[in-house]
Amino acid sequence: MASPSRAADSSPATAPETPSRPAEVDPESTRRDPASPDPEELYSRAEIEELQLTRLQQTVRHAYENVPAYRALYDAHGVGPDDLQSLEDLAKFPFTDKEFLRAAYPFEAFAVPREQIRRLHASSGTTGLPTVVGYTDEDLDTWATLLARCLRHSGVRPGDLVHNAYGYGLFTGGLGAHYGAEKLQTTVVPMSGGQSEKQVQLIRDFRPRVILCTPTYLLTLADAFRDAGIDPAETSLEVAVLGAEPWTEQMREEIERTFALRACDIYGLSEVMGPGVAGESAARQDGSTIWEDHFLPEIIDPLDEHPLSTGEDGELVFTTLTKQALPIIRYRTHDLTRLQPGTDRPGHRRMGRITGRSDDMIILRGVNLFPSQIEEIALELEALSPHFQLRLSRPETMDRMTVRIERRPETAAEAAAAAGVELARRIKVSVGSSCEVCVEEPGTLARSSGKLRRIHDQRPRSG
Ligand code: DLL
Repeated sequence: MASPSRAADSSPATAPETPSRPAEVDPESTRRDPASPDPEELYSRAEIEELQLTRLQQTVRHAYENVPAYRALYDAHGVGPDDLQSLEDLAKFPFTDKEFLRAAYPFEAFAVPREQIRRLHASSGTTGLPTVVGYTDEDLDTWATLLARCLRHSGVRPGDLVHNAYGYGLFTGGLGAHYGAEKLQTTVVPMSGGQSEKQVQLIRDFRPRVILCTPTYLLTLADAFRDAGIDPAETSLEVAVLGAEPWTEQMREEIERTFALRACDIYGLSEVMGPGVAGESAARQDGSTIWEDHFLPEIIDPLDEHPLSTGEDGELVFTTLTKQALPIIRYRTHDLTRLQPGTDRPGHRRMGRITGRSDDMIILRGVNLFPSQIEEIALELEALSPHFQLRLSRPETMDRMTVRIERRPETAAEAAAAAGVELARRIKVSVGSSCEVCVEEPGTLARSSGKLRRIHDQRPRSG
């Protein structure tokens, strides 16, 4: 059934009111010193939970009253906004997922008239329709504030020169990071991804202190610096804020050593906002802090959907608490990680590294594995580079995985071949599955210009 467009809807679009904040906090955040933490960053756990309940009630009511798909979903489950008396009550509400948003393509999931949407982004989606996301003026302001918060937390300072190599366009990375960096009062170079030689030239000439990009693109840039005869460790870069794809602690060490800088994680997804949902402290480098004044995280068992406790591994689920254009409630991200108590922002929990996405899990002859496990093992072997691909094939009846990995340029081919044999052995021991390892010459494998596709599945489709 086609639902009426939001603009023509008879019910007025009531965006959540500006949520109440504890009285002692100055609400005029725009006039604050950009170098200091936002007051909400310093809230205690009890203050955060109090704020979350108010905002959650407003969000669920807003979605129910203004998005027919939410109303239909909740009516079918016999729940409604009045059922939310505590944070625990959220568990009564059904989950949503990408399909829920796709069914609302392009604008039916918006809770405000289209004219109040100031910007659209979309996630590419490997198959089918893109997922369209929208932002009101206030949503854009919140996004920039949270992105600025992440950057500050990761060691970026007002006045820094910031080279932004996240892709600009429909992807949320480029523009999301851009406005956050401006909000923090840095100088932004809107470079976008690709054109690595040009990137090298601008980094050499402008001397940015900060780079924003995906971890695999920073590796691409390391090669480009070497090609230009420049040691990546000699650049002006001191801080990298990296995200948009899974990366391991071993990759962090590799990047920090190569560029002689400090690398921090930034997490987000377009449906929930874009980059800036969580960001990592430069002082601790102990996982990204989720900004719980705006997002309520849960961890569930991806198979039976049961809630899991802090510290347990499972799938991350998000509810937005302040979004006006596109309220998101109990959204299954498919990202696998765990929640941990807050550290230097004690009121806000942290997330562990994303080990993978449940839809990126390789099932190889009954054994489950993720590319991040291979990354971790491969980077322990000095002869091998961080450039690898996983190729899945089924030559006869059995699945086969081939790890194609480049040797490091400074390693002799024989030593690298021996490391390849050792890699296959270690994968067998730690993952439990045998695979073939092909050690390739430096520069053979495709390089990243943004999110890198590690898995190349050539198995015939079943069914
Ligand atoms: O990748 C937003 C983003 C841009 C985040 C720039 C960080 C930096 P999407 O294209 O919607 O949005 O993809 C979201 O990317 O569900 C994760 O699977 C993955 N992802 C994002 N950040 C991280 C991270 C952006 N820090 C999907 N670590 C998410 C691991 C990440 N995976």
